[in-house]
Amino acid sequence: MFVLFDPATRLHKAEEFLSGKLMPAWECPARIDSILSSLESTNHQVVTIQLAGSDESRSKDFCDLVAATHDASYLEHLRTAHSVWVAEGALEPHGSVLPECFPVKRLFNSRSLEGNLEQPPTDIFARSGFYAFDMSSGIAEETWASVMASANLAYEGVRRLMESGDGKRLKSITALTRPPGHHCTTSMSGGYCYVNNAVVAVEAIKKFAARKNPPYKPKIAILDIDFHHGNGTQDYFYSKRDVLYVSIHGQDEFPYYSGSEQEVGEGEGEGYNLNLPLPCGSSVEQYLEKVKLAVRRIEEHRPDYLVLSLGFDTYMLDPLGAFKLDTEDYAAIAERIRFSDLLGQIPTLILLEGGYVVERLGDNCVAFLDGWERRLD
Ligand code: OKP
Ligand code: ZN
Repeated sequence: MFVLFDPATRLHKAEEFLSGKLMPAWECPARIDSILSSLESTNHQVVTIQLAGSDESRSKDFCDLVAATHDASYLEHLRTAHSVWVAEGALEPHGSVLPECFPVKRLFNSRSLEGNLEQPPTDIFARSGFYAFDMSSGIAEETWASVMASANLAYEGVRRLMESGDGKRLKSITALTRPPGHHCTTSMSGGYCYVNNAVVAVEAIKKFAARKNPPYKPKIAILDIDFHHGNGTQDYFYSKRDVLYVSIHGQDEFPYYSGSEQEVGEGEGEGYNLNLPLPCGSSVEQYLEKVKLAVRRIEEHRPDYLVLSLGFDTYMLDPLGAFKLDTEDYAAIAERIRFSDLLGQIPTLILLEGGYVVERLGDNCVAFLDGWERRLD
């Protein structure tokens, strides 16, 4: 397996507000080091991409995709908030921009005032709450560089997957995306996510497919197996039927307001969203039951491409998860997905989402990739 890595994904280092304390975010640079270190003694091949750290170096195609999938004023906020706060004396250079006031709907019982909550405020403190839905997604000095590098890896993954094309055996590619992406929306960060890498990947697939000769409209499935529900990804595709979103996640856990089985999509997209929540404390046997259902629904969809949002916070010791998976279970899960005749064949982009036991993250990731490839050759 080719594993795409960009050193700029290691730069982002923020603080989060958790359990009444400001602390270094669980989502930290050492996560990537753990994965790289475990990959060293394997046959998987790390491909280093070093082009995305600076604003000038990014490709037009990539920038257009980010701009097409996220609000311009939100992106501007992500890019500038840290330096604006520092320049105004509101933050120390090593600090993280975190919100303190959110524009929540129930603030007004008067319907006529609801519009007040929709305009981006000019006050810098107010803006930080306008563009975020929680306090886990601090904006630090180099956040923007990592966010761009991360999304660019998703884009590069797609580019390579689709170039490998015709005739040749289509392969899977992993992108070591950090920060993760599945929680943020088009205009709000949250859950350590700033730009939705899965959304960028899906739109990149569509863009490249439209350019092929002959052009075509691909069907795509997203399988999200991070412990947390990918609210941002679900939301983006909720009313579209060409993109199926399937998620297995902890029931009633963060992000709390989404992820129920009743959320099936809307309009044209009705029936193209499948949530498979599992109670906390679930075992690998219970987990594999849900994988079976997920695979079955994806097979029905007959996608041309699969995007896998892969998190390892389902691991038994994870501080933010509550399932009981062990390292070898990741190989079993990967094999179960690949065992399907269809999913064993289709080009797949694997994106890293969560996983916070740094000491085990690398080995868990390698177990998954080994299991995935066992079915390939
Ligand atoms: C991001 B990803 C629980 C606080 C949860 C945010 C968790 C973000 C997880 N009390 N804080 O899906 O791995
Ligand atoms: Zn997670």
